[in-house]
Amino acid sequence: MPVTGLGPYDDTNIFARILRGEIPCRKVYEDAHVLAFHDIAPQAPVHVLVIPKGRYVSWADFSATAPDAELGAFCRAVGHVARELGLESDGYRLLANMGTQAGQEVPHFHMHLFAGKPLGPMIS
Ligand code: IU
Repeated sequence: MPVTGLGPYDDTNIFARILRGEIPCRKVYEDAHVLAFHDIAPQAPVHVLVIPKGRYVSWADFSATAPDAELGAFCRAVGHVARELGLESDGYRLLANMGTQAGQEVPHFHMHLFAGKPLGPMIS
């Protein structure tokens, strides 16, 4: 069920539970501000989710309210993950669903990283 991407933050959402270690994930990368892990239902040969550790419900929330240090750390981490996975030569796609019409399902901001095949048109 799509979510609005607007507050308040729900501490029971699945990514909050992953961050607390209550649910396992296939971790790709972690630092003080960011966690990256493989999507449980991959839509491409490589499908990684990169999430901030802070409590942000969506891109709208994260981009408007996160401190610069967290915004910077997040951007650096996304690039680092793509580089470490060897995705730069063939390319990759970043996507963040914000709110209902975009089909955001999990109310904790996340960036999708897709790669590993030609990805086709951007909007279906
Ligand atoms: P969306 O942008 O909110 O639609 O993406 C949510 C993603 O979270 C989606 O690709 C799911 O497959 C993924 N996911 C996950 O990796 N692990 C989970 O336990 C659940 C969803 I629930």
